[in-house]
Amino acid sequence: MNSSIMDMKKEIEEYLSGYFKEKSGYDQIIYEAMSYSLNIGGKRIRPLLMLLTYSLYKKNYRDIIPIAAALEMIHTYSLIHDDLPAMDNDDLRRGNPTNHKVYGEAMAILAGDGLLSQAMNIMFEYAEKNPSSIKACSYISHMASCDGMIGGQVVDIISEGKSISEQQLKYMHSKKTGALIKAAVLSGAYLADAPEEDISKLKSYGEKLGLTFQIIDDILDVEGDTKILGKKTNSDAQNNKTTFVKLYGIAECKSISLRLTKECEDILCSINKDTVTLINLTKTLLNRKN
Ligand code: GRG
Repeated sequence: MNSSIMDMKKEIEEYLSGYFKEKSGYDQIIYEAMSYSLNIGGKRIRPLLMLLTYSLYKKNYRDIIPIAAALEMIHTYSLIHDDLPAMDNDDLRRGNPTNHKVYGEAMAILAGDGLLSQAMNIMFEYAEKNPSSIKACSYISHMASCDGMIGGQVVDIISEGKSISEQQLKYMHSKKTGALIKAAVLSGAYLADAPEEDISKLKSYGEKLGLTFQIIDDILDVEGDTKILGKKTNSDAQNNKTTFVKLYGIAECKSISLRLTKECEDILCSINKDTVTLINLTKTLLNRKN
């Protein structure tokens, strides 16, 4: 990652690590549980995509860090819940024990709920002060709901142990993983009041990037190293899931992700703005090892 991306990441992390610091009371444990998963690692791809897209049009990305942090809270909540025994039953996340392994199942459920609610609080408070942000906040909320991420998770759960079609697999991932990635890009564009012509290009970029991200996630589940990945490998096979690797094979998945990354780059090049940093991040994601 280049230095401007590293700086942005650092600022996002400072905001997140300071967020629950002042909290105290008989319920303090919930703030500890939320902070634990929020601050034990993570690539921060979604907030970075939001800030970089916003930066194509506006100078001060710091203005929207609260919304970027809210999106990361929603993503972190989904990881906590996804790791629960009732879902994927994982012990390791972001290189550390999963939330329920540290705080117990009941508290992990509440930590996920708490992060989702806190994200909504942040967005409502921000929108109250900045009414033009309503479109972006509402879009993020929709993409986190059954119209997006939860809907995808539902298809994932009801498909376990069954063989599903390519169409169903794409539908599932466009919602489960793709929705928040598209939300990151488009909310950055909405917050910056980007022109309509660019919005439609960025929508297509976000969709292709989300699909690439998932295909690489499936490859890493097979070829990755647990130490670098920070989570268990071969989880898809153990949970009897249909994946892109199962459908196309590793070699074809690699060539599809290469082609999709090139298409993402072409879209970004067709936007009449300085998209170099966003292109670099997109290429970094293609070669990621975690
Ligand atoms: C509401 C009970 C209940 C459960 C919700 C919504 C949900 C469970 C799960 C969402 C689905 C999910 C976890 C999708 C995974 C998407 C994905 C590829 C995650 C990994 O993202 P990275 O690689 O992770 O960006 P880091 O740790 O780097 O942030």
